[in-house]
Amino acid sequence: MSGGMFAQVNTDGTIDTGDKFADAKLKSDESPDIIDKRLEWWHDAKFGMFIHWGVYALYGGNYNGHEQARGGAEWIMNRCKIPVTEYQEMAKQFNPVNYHPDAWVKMAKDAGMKYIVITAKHHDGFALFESKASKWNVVDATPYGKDLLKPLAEACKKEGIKLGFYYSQAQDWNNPGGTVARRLMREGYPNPDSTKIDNYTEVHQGHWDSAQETVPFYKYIDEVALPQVREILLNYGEISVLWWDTPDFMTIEAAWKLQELLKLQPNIITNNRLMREDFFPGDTKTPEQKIPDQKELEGKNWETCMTMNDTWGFRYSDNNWKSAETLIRNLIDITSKGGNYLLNIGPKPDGTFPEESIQRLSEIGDWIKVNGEAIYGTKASPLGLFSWGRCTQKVRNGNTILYFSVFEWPAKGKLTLPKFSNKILKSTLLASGGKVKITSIGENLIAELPAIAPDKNATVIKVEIEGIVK
Ligand code: JFZ
Repeated sequence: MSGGMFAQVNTDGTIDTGDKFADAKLKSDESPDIIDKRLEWWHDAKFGMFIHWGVYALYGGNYNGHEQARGGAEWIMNRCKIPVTEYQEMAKQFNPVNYHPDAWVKMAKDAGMKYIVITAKHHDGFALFESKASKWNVVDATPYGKDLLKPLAEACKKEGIKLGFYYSQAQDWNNPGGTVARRLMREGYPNPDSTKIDNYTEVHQGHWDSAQETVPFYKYIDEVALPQVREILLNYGEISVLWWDTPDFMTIEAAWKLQELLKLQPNIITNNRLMREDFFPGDTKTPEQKIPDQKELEGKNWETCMTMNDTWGFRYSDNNWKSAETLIRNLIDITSKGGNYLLNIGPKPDGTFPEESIQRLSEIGDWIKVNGEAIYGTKASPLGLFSWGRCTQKVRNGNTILYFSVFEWPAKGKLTLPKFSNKILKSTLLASGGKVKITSIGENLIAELPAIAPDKNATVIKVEIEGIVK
């Protein structure tokens, strides 16, 4: 079958329609109620772990002594224009003998994360699972020789952590026929042949190696992407999330077929990166490396994905780690706006997490063990944003619990709360249960707090009030 019988997005962004699928894709047979129900656990969960792992971890952002000039280290093959055979040769060193998925899942769980999304296949096309559709997978191409996702799925199941797969559906730099988002040679390293290479990629839709173009895109979709997505949806038990990425050059035909496969996991949640979002919206929006302001995605299902340093895949030289305090406050900020936080780990080639990541996970876990009530199962702030911190809420039996997370502790322990007129039933410090006196002085509600912040990351004041905040 050729790609021509379905509508297609042209490279200039226009669309050839005029066939039934161009309209069909806009329809969903699901009612909003069913979608909400499916997303219930995900909304309550708030916090997940993203994992970017593959052959690129061996390079760790360095190619033959050249530090990759731009982008995440998982992009090294493209940015540095590593030839296909050479990159595949590297897989012969992929032997993560210290991979202990039980330990990974335990770290995620102890950090308060409720789900894990791992790169089953990133843009380098390397499958972390056993695959009949391509030899470019961990079982056939590495000395390790074992499926990496199987034991992870088992560990997740045992610990009650939901598992999702990231799958780069269009972009694939190793399986022939996959697409490439074109990058200039200088984004890798100053190669003396840059001009020649850039000219080549310009007329080859970003491809830099002729081995990448031996078959057409639709054949890659039919013979690699579709069978592999079937494999990951059928062989690992319940899969809760399918995280598509970089829809560049996707055809409606390919997107349609991939989306159909999701029926193999009826409760699966998908993001908006399968194809043009107006065609295939998916369930969730995916702001990347940024937290939207409150109005931007209000009422939508959204998840901010973010790195702890500046790379998704492991990079030796990246020491720009965010503090645990920043990460904790990001989680609170996101929750106060109704979103989820998918925080990334880039494991090392031996299968362990970077020490810096482990440290941060453990500090986040310390905070969340005490304050998780202010995060899980909450809804966005009914009081907007304010300068000293954030608010989340729960409505129970017609009454409301407000959780104020204080980032900037007030001088003299007197904190002015954002205005609400409901009667206050009870107010305490979440961590200690100690009473917090709130008095209304003129227009203002003033909470009387200890002089020094009990928790420098964020101290939560739990305020139970009558009715709901208007
Ligand atoms: C993609 C990947 O290319 C990257 O390697 C990583 O996996 C990340 C999570 O996703 O990068 C993107 C995708 C989308 C945007 C930016 C980077 N975007 O929409 O701005």
